[in-house]
Amino acid sequence: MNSPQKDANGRDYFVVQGAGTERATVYLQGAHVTHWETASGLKPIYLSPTAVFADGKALRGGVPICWPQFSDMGKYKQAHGVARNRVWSLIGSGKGDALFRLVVGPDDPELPGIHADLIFGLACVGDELDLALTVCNAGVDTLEFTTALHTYFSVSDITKLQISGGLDEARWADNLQNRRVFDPAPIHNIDKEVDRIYFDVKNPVLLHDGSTQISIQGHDLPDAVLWNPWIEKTKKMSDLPDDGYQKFVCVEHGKIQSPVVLGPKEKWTGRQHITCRNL
Ligand code: TA6
Repeated sequence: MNSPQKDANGRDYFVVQGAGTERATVYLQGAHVTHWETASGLKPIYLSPTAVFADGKALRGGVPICWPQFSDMGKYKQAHGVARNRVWSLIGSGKGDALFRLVVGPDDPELPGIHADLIFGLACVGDELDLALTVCNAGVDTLEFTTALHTYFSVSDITKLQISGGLDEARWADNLQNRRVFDPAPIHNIDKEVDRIYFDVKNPVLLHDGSTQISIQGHDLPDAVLWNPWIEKTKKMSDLPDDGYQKFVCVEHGKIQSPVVLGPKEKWTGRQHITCRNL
């Protein structure tokens, strides 16, 4: 097994090298995917050029792991939970894959009542990336959580991005209107702030950016969030340049509408599978 490396600031990261030129970079803090390059040389993941690499702070961009709650949808204090801020361990790696582990509890002041064993697995092969979060309830009580893989996708120009596929047929809640729920209403372009939770998304979400198509499919992560902060909210985010909103869209598969409920020793896995190709 290869070892993690240190960046110029002494922060640990691991490069998952595929059989060809495909590769992904994962920082141990948060098991946070920061880069992915496909075998065709495409770089579909967005990382803010002003992301802050610091202890206990989640990176802006890449793939933050939201656990044990998505946003404020749970009983914990920290929005999107603590997993994205904690330091994970590398526990295995092979050609094109790696496994990271985080154990929380049983006496964690930020997570009262939780004792859990988390594994994050990444596999990159050719033009495909598979991200899998497994949670095992290591405690004696029932464990309940919401979660999401909060993936930031690079786009060359948000106003030219075309969205199709799975979101078209799904009911959704608008985070900008107190989570009011709407019937399916296709959204094919983004021209303002968007923050929506789509429920029970069956088919892949497709992003068309010029000649590039990104296909994103959840497995046992039935919900999907579509997020772009647009102009005003971006100005309030110190770790995103003012024009940063033009360069990404988040498509975040999660288990949000209803929580995962695990009895003692029970296990759950949710995955986001991404394919990126030139058409
Ligand atoms: O997933 C969308 C969202 O919950 C938005 O409401 C927005 O605030 C975003 O995540 C980013 O959250 P963060 O805590 O990373 O600033």
